[in-house]
Amino acid sequence: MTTALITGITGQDGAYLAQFLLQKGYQVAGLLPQRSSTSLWRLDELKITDNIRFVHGDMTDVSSLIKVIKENQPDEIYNLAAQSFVGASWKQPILTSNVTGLGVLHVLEAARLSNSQCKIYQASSSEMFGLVQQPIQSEYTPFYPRSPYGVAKLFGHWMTVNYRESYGMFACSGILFNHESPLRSLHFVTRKVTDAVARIVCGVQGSVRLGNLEARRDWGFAGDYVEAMWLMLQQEQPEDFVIATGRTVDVRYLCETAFRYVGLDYKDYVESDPALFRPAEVDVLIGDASKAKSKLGWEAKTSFEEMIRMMVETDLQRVSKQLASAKGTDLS
Ligand code: NDP
Ligand code: GDR
Repeated sequence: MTTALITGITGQDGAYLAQFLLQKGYQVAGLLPQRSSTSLWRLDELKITDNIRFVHGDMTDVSSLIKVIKENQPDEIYNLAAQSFVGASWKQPILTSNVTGLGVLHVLEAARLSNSQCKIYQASSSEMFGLVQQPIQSEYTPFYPRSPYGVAKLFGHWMTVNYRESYGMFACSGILFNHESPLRSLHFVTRKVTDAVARIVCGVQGSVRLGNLEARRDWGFAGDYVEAMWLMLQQEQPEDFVIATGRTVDVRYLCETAFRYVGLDYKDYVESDPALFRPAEVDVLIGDASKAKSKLGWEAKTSFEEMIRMMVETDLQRVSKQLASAKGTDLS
């Protein structure tokens, strides 16, 4: 049986990837950092918590990673763990660099020092393009990160390339553009908006304050994107791939779409607050995933509108359930 080790198993992508690999018959080990309490809500929602072998370790502690690799002998490592919120990376640049940047080197070194022959997937990001140097970004576009997070990701990206070239390791970097889902954390703008829509409809929130409404992103569905991670590790040769939809829309259109779904006009509920603007913004991202299409046979399946509908519906169910249980109503 093929064994995969997923770092970041409790995050959005970790949960969808674990579900995907379990369906393929993999044994899945998930790295859990030591926390006073661990949140398994995503794995619980997908009903896969009991199918995962949890192993303890932290991205900032290379000895724990060596131990985990030696004890579990994974065939594939999906390195998804990160401090992944761009906004927080200005407030915690050193933590972000340690986890999101140096942490990647720890995984690569741990695999090398353990003499592991495993294949490694590194979760690189479109944030590395930052102040974009080409109107549409592909594997050949020069990088110009705009946040401590983007800089840390770039370090991890080049280390992955370097370990592949220096030691012949099967290490791939997936340069993924934004991808969202009902399992997205509330920090991120899509889920912040769909959660607000649900709360406004249920009468527990009046409005929502956002930052820059003009920022444009190439937003896809996380459930589609985890398949691309797996496909990269099934290739004959390790290579890097851009994964994107090829369509860009702005935060304003996100609001319009989410509020329209419940018959409301976003202009009545959304405020743009300059205090929520970032010190340096990534104005626009749009990816060219034609290499992934031709070599991996991968392309995005879910439209932006379908994904936002899915997120609004799930948040409406969640908020209604919370309200019902607060009132002591039995919904079952
Ligand atoms: P999440 O923020 O949802 O998940 C991050 C995961 O990393 C969590 O499981 C978290 O655990 C874990 N983690 C954080 N710090 C540590 C640590 N010190 N040691 C071990 N684990 C740690 O991210 P996503 O699932 O959205 O993204 C997955 C990866 O893909 C990330 O690397 C992200 O930067 C990258 N990426 C994401 C994109 C997206 O649009 N979603 C696009 C491009 C790249 P805990 O919750 O316990 O802190
Ligand atoms: P991003 O996602 O920074 O692209 O990183 P996020 O959803 O945080 O921001 C997208 C854009 O929306 C603007 N914005 C707001 N953002 C947030 N979070 N909250 C707001 O209130 C708000 N108002 C406007 C932002 O300024 C930005 O322009 C995500 C993460 O998943 C990274 O880990 C990943 O690498 C990249 O996507 C690709």
